[in-house]
Amino acid sequence: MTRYRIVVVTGNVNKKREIELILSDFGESFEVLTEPSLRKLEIQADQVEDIARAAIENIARVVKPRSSTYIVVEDDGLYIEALGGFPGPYSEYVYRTIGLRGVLKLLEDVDNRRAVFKSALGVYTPSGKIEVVCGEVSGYIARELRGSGGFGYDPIFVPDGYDVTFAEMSLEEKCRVSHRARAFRELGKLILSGSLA
Ligand code: ITT
Repeated sequence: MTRYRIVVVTGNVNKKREIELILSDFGESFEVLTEPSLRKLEIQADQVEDIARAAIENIARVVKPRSSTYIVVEDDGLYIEALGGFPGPYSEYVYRTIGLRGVLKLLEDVDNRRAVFKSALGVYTPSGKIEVVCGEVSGYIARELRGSGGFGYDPIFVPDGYDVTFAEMSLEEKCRVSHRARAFRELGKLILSGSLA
C-alpha cells in the first residue's frame, strides 16, 4: 500500500491536529507533515479559492514535485450573509484586530445570522500539477461566545444541524462536519482514486 505524504504549509498547529484526525479515516494512507518555512503568499481576492490557488502557484515556483508527496496550502474564510460576505478573505485580519467580540458587535440587533465557513486547498501534486479542492459548512453566528475548544472563530460558529458552537464540540465532532473536514476528505478520496496524480 502506498503511504502518501501531505505536506501542509501552515504555521497553525490546530490545523495540523485536525487534518491528522480527518485523514485518519483513511487508515494509514496518509502521513501529515507541516512546512512552516515555506511562505504562504496571501493575495487579495474575494474568494478563498483564488487565494489558495495563488499561494500554491507561488510555492510551486520554488519546490520540485516529489513522488507520493502532495504539498497543500489551506485558506479559510467565514462569510457572514448579513455583512455581504465579510470578513470572508479578511477573516484572519479581522480576528486579529476587532476579534470575535467585534464581529458580534457588528451583528448586534441583526436577526439574519447565517454564515458559511469555507476552506480552499491549493494542492501541488507529485507530477507537478496544481489543483484547488474546496469544502464548506453552513451555519449561523451565535449571540455570544460559547465554548473553550478549537481555535479562531469556533466560539461563535454553530454548524447547521447542531445547537452548539464548534468550540463546544469535541475535536472528533468538529472534524466530522467542518469546512476543513469536507475539503480534506475530498482531497483524500481524489488521491486514493488516482485522479489527482
Ligand atoms: P495559515 O498559517 O494556514 O494561513 P491561519 O490561521 O492564518 O493559518 P487562515 O488564514 O486560512 O489560517 O484562516 C483565516 C482565519 O480563519 C483565521 O483567523 C483562522 O483562525 C480562522 N479559522 C480557520 N479555520 C478555522 C476553524 O476551523 N475554526 C475557527 N476558525 C478558523
